Amino acid sequence: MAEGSVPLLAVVGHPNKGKSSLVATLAEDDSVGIGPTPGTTLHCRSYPMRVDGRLLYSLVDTPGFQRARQVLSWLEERAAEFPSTAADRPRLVEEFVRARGHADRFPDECQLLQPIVDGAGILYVVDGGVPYGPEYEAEMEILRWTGRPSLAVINPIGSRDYVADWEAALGQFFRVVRVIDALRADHSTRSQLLKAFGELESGWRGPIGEALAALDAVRESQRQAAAREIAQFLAGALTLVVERRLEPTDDPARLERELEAEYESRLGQLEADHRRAVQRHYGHHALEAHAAELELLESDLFAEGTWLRFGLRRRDLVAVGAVGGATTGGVIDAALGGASFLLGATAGAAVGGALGWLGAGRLAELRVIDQPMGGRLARYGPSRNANFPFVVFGRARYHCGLVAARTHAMREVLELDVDLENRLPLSGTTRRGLADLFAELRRRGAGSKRSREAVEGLTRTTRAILMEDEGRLTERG
Ligand SMILES: Nc1nc2c(ncn2[C@@H]2O[C@H](COP(=O)(O)OP(=O)(O)OP(=O)(O)O)[C@@H](O)[C@H]2O)c(=O)[nH]1
Ligand SMILES: [Mg+2]
Repeated sequence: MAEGSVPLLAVVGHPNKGKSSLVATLAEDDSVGIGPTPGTTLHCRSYPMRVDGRLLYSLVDTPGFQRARQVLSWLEERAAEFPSTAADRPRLVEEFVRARGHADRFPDECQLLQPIVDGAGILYVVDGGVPYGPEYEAEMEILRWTGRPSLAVINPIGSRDYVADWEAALGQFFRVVRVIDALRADHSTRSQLLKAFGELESGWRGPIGEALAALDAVRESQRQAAAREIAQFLAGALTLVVERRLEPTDDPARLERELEAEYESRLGQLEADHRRAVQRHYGHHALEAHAAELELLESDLFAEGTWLRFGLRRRDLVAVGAVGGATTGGVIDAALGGASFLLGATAGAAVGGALGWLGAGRLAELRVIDQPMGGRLARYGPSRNANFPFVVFGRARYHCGLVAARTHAMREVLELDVDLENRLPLSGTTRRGLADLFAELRRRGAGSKRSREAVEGLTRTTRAILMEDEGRLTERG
């Protein structure tokens, strides 16, 4: 198909009504310029949707109308100069755009009308949070004069107070009127809008249908890629160790503190890296998420709210601990040939009672390893805490769910703090499946064939969980 004949949609309207926001959300592109002051978009910019290099449709972001009344007056005066009919109106609009000096006198209108004159469909955006007023009528009248197929979107900024008034007014100018929150529209709302766009002109349904199928395929590959990032992150976190040669002069307490701090920082890095990778897979290149805070991770391990949020109950964790073969407290790991080191009164005594299953109140523990060539090695990790993989996995799942739900028009920092409104259930079967996979990842050294298989298995399980999570999570505010 020639690029000139693909469906083209110009998003137009008053300044500062969320035109660019809607473009960012529909095009899933976080590079679209959005701003709080009117006049953010000064020039038209196209956002092509390509699949396998083939252009399926294009959205055009445009500047807002500035002098709609004058433009309409010009058109009306011109029409009165000779006997004209409604059929002449599109030509008059074209004449307006081309007229000498108009690019300087009416830069915004010339910019925004150009793609329409060139054959684009019209998507007119208004704000359902402010009252309807006659000043919009000149804009809608000009759009009608273009003769191009059109639809209208009411974007409720701040409130929905005037949505009904707008529906009544827009209904007189547009055949299709939709209410869509540009900042929060989910995948299916966006698909429905594109579908309506495909109905505007014969010949557009085919490419838009293809684009819709392609968008679903993109969604699936994002899910798959994110699931793999999470599985690889879990493999890294569960086998994470930090080591240092033990010198005779080392102060054991200090050494433990230092290794623990290094372990936590490496874990924080792994978490931050996987989050950035997940964000990139969903096209959120500039998204800032509140930094991974390991203090939060540690408190997560012990906070009842966390287990609830991640679909776990206390008794599940006990069961999981048993299934996963996790140890509690300072059990010597004979396989490592090490001796438990520095497990003073605190680790054993702080626990007990109802929280006994939590294990020592830390992420991992320190061991001393005798090396075959002589010398000794102090090793911190890997974590044997029964809840650790569930909390790490729950955090990754929560983050991914929010990223997948986020539109590309949202520019605020992503808040990842605990929000009990957003509970993520896990069925008993899934929970046991995860426990087995976590145990397998712990057992196998990184890079072995079995560990790669465990990562594959965890990727599959995670993908299914992420798919179920879609639509379940919302950001606050
Ligand atoms: N709360 C809320 N804010 C929105 C919504 N849509 C847009 N905004 C905000 O409104 C402001 C204007 O949004 P833009 O998308 O830049 O509006 P525009 O129509 O392209 O504006 P111009 O390019 O200046 O004509 C930005 O601060 C957006 O974050 C919405 O649905 N809800
Ligand atoms: Mg804009």
